[in-house]
Amino acid sequence: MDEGESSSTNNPSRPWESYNTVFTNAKAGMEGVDKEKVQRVVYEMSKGSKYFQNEERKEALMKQKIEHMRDRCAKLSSSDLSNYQKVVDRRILEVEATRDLSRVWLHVDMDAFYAAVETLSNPSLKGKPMAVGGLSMISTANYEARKFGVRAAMPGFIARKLCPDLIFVPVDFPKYTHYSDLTRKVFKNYDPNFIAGSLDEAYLDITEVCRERGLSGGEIAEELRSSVHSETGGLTCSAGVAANRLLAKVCSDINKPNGQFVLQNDRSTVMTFISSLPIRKIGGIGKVTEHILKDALEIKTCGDMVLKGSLLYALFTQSSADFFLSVGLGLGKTDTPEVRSRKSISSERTFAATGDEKLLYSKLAEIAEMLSHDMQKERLAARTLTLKLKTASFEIRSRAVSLQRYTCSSEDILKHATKLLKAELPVSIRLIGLRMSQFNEEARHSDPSQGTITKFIVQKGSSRKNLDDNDSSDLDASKNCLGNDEMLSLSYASHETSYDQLKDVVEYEEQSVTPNQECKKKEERIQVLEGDALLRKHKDCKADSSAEKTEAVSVLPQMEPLVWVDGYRCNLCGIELPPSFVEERQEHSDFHLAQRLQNEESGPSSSNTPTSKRRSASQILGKEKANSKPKKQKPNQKDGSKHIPIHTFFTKSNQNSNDETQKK
Ligand code: DCP
Ligand code: MG
Repeated sequence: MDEGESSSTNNPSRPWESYNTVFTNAKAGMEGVDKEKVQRVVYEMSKGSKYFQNEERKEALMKQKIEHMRDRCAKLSSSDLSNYQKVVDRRILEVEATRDLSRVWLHVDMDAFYAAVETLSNPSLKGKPMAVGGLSMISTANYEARKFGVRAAMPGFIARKLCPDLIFVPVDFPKYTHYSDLTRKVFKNYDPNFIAGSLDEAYLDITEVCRERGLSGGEIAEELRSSVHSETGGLTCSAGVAANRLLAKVCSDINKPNGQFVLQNDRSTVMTFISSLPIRKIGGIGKVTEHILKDALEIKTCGDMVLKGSLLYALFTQSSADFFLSVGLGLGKTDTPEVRSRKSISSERTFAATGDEKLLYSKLAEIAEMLSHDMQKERLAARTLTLKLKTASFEIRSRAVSLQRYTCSSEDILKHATKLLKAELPVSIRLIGLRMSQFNEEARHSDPSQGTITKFIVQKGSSRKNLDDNDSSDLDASKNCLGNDEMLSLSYASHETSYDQLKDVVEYEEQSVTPNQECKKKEERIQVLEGDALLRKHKDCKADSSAEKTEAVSVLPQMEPLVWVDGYRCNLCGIELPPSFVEERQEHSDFHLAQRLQNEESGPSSSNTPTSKRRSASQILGKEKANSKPKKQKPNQKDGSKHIPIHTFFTKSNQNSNDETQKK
């Protein structure tokens, strides 16, 4: 097991040593990699880009948070700590009472999935370092390439620098979906209600099958892996078996590739295992949390989370501290999530950053059209429209408006979306998304006139409220029995940045309703973070229980918006992340964004889903060429794949600087 990222050093002659990005994180198969070399190459090759600037900004914020946390920590008196220790002791008793060792969960994850599929169809790739993707970004690399530090989400041009012999194979989503379906056919035999994560992973509750067949979890895992191998004609996977999903996921990574690890269902085995586990191994603990915990509180292992529980409860919100404590105790979800109903529908597009307003409006029109199409297909009508923008410098903005009536018409959507966009211009944008929520549950597609006041919601603020009242608001400071200052929490810290998290909410009456009354501006806190609070328990759910499943299985994840199901589980890959982990969620959502980009790079053939009308980024870029400035196309690309220009990811900071003017 790797130790995760080392703490930042600040040696000015070796600046790359403190440059930790997702590209420098170890994945399975990267144990012997020369990390410093990888860091240096990544640093040198991304230096000066917007991505780099954004990383630097994030790094600076993280350092501030660490300092802030240290200060707070230093101010805690021993009597504070002993009081918090009492809270910890009480919480331990409470959560221990919920420990469920009666279930057997299996997490299965395909090995180097896309790369393995490609090797299956072209055996000459076997044993050679290869990556799936193009020069802008790669989706994954086989284990041979990983030895050079090449990994998923890394731009291909950096990967090639690390491994000059690297072979690139373009992404072929339909192929991966096909193989994913084959694996799921196998999973169904062991748990018909398995939870599908991304295309290559799933959680299975194998309690019943173990009991019925008198087999152990390990035996079932062996059998399942061998069935996957034969059903797919040669793909391997790895599995983890444990008492809950959190542990099972950690376990499936231990003996990758083509291996498995079984953690016995008894408390002392679980505690021994978890106590020495590096915190970064836990799904949900990303770079920021890891650094704060390590650098400010010297918490390196999950066991430390229990040992230093008083600090955690003193310095974090209760929900964060509860999460840490439960991780430290090896607790995790053991239930099969209930069926959820859709609370919103959205469509978004990523493209090479542009400030060309004509182009932006035309993209907006396409997205409105796609969204309307999807809504009509699902017979949905809604009245809250949210516009999401990602600027060239990776700032996320969300703006929302509540319409007078429920609608699914592209004209309505576009009319209001245009107003929202107009208010933001000029700005250089790399992503536009539109989301419709607040469905008319009773009479879909009916058109009831609503109240007169139309809210215009613009986010930006330092505290938040869930859109959905039924969602538990973990961030609600008033519920925090410790009365923690939100300043201290991870969740608050993220509000300090205007990038990806700052939200403002004001309301005004729509002109057409109450002319010239643009105001009554009133602050309202609404959480419109991507996907948050978009799903909730649907008490009188009419959909049958297969509804969500079907969605999870049949819809390509890269086409779906990221939604935190039940407020904590990513609908795209199953990772569980509490709402207060705002930065980790952002990191995670960026990961899926990267996936989506890569998929779009693979061209129109990749869309065989209900959203198949959506055009690939390459297509859109092609159209842009016709409509606007011509873009240079690299002739005779070595890898032969279509790719989004590198500046989609790496726009040099000295370019487009005028485009970035942000309207305040
Ligand atoms: N993927 C992607 N972009 C990423 C990460 C992954 O498109 N940033 C895709 C390609 C992977 C697939 O998702 O093949 C599964 O992701 P995993 O993290 O499971 O990675 P692999 O299956 O490739 O490797 P392994 O699970 O063996 O580590
Ligand atoms: Mg995998």
